[in-house]
Amino acid sequence: MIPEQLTQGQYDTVYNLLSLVIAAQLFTALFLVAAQPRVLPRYRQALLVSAVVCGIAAYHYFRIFDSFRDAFVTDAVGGRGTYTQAPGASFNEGYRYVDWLLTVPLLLVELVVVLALARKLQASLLWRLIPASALMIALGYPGEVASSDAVRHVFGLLSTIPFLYILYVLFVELTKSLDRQPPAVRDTISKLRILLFASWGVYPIAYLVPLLGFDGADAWVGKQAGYSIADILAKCLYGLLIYRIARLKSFADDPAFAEAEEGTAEGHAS
Ligand code: RET
Repeated sequence: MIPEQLTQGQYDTVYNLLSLVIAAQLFTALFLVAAQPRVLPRYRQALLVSAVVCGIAAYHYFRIFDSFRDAFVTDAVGGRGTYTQAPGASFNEGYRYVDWLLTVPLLLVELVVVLALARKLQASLLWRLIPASALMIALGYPGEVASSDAVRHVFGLLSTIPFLYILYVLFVELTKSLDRQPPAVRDTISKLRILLFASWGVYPIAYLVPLLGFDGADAWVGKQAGYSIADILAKCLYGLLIYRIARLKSFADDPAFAEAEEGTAEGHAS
């Protein structure tokens, strides 16, 4: 439930976090586009998809930011006051869900592309993962906007079923793929696996915060903070790790590419 009132501290916390997420998404997207020539052509699509994910998120965070500013107002002078819900406007929790509906499948595509698995395996993985991710998000939304705790519990639990299925498929496949990767890349893929589980795990925890008995406004702020930080980890940091994997794989696949890069580095040094 959206709180009736926010203290100045609560308002500032959400405001500043939303601003941080916009900056992180926007500039990670720019970096990933600019970094294209630094990897072999076969890995460029993964970087591009990652940049698109961050770009879509930046767009949604602009909308979330505006919605937040419209939804809460104060008449205190000098910005030290209490914020109340504005008449005629309300904070739209739906932007996050439409964002995830687009970005979660793309994050999965990114992963499958960068691992450069066999075509058939790629297709079979995506056929299982993408419908499951859409189901997870579609089932989470009614719980997110429900005014009753019971409904939040029920949809939260239903959404957890496809969530656990996705984690299971990814865990099994990522573990299998590790043996087939060049040694230099294995370590980074293990890190990616940890990041994926740690960051995706934050979303259901943030969803649960309002059910854990915190005061209404604190719980809501905690939830916004959880989703915002998780979005930085699951999109930006994840994109940067994908870039690292793509670069290490480029070196491993083509020694000439590595040498050409060294040449450039020397060129710059002299
Ligand atoms: C919900 C509802 C409660 C139960 C579960 C959820 C999981 C959400 C997840 C979202 C991941 C989003 C990502 C976005 C990045 O772009 C819907 C909160 C399990 C896992 C990775």
